[in-house]
Amino acid sequence: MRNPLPLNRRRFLAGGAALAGAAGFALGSGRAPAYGQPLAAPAVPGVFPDVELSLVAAERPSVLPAFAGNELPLWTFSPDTWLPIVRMPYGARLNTTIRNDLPRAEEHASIHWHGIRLPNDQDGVPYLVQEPVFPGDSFRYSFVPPDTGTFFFHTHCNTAEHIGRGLIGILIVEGDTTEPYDADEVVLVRDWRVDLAAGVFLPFTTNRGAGRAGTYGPLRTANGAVNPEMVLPAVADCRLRIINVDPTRPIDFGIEGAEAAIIAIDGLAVVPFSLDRWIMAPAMRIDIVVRTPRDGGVARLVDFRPDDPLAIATIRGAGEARRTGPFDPAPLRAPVVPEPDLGAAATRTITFAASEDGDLLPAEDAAFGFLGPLCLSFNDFWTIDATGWPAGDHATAPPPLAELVRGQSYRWLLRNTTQHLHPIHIHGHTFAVLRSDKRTLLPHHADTVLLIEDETVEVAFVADNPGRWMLHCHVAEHQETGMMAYFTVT
Ligand SMILES: [Cu+2]
Repeated sequence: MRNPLPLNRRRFLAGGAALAGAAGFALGSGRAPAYGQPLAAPAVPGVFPDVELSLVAAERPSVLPAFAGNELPLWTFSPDTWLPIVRMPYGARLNTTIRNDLPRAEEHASIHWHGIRLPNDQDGVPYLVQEPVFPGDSFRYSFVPPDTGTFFFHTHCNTAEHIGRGLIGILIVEGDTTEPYDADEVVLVRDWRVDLAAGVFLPFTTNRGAGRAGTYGPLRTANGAVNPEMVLPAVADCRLRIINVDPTRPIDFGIEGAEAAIIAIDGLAVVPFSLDRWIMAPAMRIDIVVRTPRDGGVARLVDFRPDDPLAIATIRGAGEARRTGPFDPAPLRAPVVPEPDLGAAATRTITFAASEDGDLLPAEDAAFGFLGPLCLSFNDFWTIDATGWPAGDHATAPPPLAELVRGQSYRWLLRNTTQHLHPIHIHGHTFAVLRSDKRTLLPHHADTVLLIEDETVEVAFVADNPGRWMLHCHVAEHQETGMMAYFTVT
């Protein structure tokens, strides 16, 4: 197997050194940043009227461009678009009403706002922080997002099927720019589990996939189309918000035919550094700035992970050149995230492993179907610290993985003992990704961190948000077959 993460070491060190200066990480590398401009001062939230958002989760048969004329029974949040993109100003309150009109009895649908450091009762995890929202019921969320950036939202039960059917939305909190870019576009990368010849969805989950790398979709898309052409201003600095919301598949993201820089990871600004390759597992986002080709020229967004690299989308420059001079993309404004006190932090290793059942590796391709009342299948293939979610019966929540003290710093060594990739997501907190025992990592802030095979990654954060918070793999089938836990902050 090829190296899953062919990092450009020089560039990563450069980016890391730049962030060290900006955000206070200790790196020990004095190399210069890839570009000239450091992060700007943090954004100041403005005073804006509330943003009202009405979502209705329902089945809506749809023909996306990728579906070759087939109409498929998508589940979506809006009658107006299969992919709601909510843009709101920094400082505004977001009021959301979700009504559940899903067509299946007992199929509940609360909303998790991925990456938003919000009050615990807004986090959308059924049973843990709120009652499930059953068909016919509604629920109202109201919070002020504390960070600018690129986020998304989804339900938090039966996730492989819900996301598999399309139930996803994008939340963009604006106000992080220091000067205007020439465009600002979302590139949502995901597969679809469809058999286009038959015009039907394939099973969203399989035992075989759940016990291994996950069940991949054969139809690969960006913004609902196969390798769409995005027409952008020519020779311009265009912001692209790259979001991997696939339930399963990691991509090794890069660009061919244009210069580009990463300006944010998981929505949070980093000092701009050259985009070479960036591995993005499910739920991970990067914001990039691309210097687009001249009028008529093309560049390609590429997944380098397959043996034959795959074009995700094509960029075509159009019109008069907007920029002159060398590429030196404007930085975003620095995030405001509490910095952990590493000297005082309590340190703990948390181990992500295959269970004894997982070691047996089921061979059948069958769907695992029904999820119990705590939103899991009755298969337990994966564990966190030797415990699969849930411990014991499926009717009550297990004890917390950890009980944290509010305001205390924590340093967690996230250890993957398996031969599969696990993007680990922590709710309610943004953490610092400090180092890996296998790769040269750019220190950065994140809400989801990838663990590659046999890798340990060190993260640290301040437990400043009281409540009960999930910690889980964002490969939906792994989450749903054991690789999930929660911790408390009191
Ligand atoms: Cu996983």
